[in-house]
Amino acid sequence: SYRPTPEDRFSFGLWTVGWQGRDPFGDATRPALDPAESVRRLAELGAWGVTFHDDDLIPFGSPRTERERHVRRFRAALDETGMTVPMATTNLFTHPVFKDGAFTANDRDVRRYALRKVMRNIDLAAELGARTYVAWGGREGAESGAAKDVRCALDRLKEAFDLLGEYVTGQGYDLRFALEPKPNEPRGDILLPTVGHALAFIERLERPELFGVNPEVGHEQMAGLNFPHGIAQALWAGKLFHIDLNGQSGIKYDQDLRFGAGDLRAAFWLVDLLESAGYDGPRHFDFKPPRTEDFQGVWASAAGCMRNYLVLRERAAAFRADREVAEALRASRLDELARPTLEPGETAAGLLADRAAFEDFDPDAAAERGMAFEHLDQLAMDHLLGVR
Ligand code: GLT
Ligand code: MN
Ligand code: MN
Ligand code: MN
Repeated sequence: SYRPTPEDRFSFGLWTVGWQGRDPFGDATRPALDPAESVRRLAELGAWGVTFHDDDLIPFGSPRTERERHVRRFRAALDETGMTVPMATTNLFTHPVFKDGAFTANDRDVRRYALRKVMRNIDLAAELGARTYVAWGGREGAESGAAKDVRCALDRLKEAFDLLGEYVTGQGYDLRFALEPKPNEPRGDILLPTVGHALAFIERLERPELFGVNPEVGHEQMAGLNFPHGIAQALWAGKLFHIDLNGQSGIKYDQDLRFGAGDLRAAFWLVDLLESAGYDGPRHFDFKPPRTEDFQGVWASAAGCMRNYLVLRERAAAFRADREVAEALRASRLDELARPTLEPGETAAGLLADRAAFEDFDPDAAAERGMAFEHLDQLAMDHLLGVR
């Protein structure tokens, strides 16, 4: 059956089901959701965890006593349902003070304020048991050339993450950071636009081991990139700390469709990859139930995210278990790709001495060999479509 259980480690942001449907052209189509209600409904649907921005839980600017009341209510819902908080993050984009960014705002006082806002919510995240702290720099960017000195901005971004790395280490928190790339929207161009940019940036930090990525399906697809390939590289680098699952149809505005909608084949290969690579982090949904939906539609959309993951997990497992697929993989020489190109201990001199590698190699004959990828892909398609 496709009934989600806590073992599936499905989690949702409070801001996903709680999205009121405000967009650049229209007002909210749904009333606000009480976070405690979201926790209960998501638990009933079979989710395991819930995540939040500081401002999702505690409205921006709440006085201290209000703040404590909101946290208490949330905690009570967690205790009552057994839901966990695997991840938390900071809203550094809604309030107009962040119109030119947070960690890379040209205004220095805004940068200092942003750091304090993050540190305060990191304390709460640690208190609630979160192990991952996401950083999406949606406003870190520009609309015009001279407005942002990108090399300076990257210095400021490094400064911010180095400080936060020092902070969690000093506090003894068991918390790692996951940077979330996005190419554009809400800024014309955002810093760290893709998984690749983020992976390269992390290596420049003082404590790179504390930093990984939180790739979102739609964000890479907005840049026309192959999401499973980006995830494979993040896994290869040991940097897939978290993931935002959703759906997107091609290069256009950030759709945040429910997982499985949009590019279904990419979703199939993604689930196949996560499951076969043994990714054991949260399966986190960052989607927006379309503004056409009432609350019934919201919960149907959330349930659909999990159902589609489970269906795809089953389809991918069937693909991998199929004997004809195993044969097709051999025919396409995937086993050969897994074999090192050099013999054990072989050096450049050894390769140069191997006449079979070059002098006696027949490139034309090798070029005649078909790769048999079409048959292999059709088998995958048949499994995905449920006809095999
Ligand atoms: C915002 C963004 C998401 C990020 C969230 C984390 S906030 O909704 O569009 O992709 O994951 O800050
Ligand atoms: Mn996201
Ligand atoms: Mn998105
Ligand atoms: Mn989003």
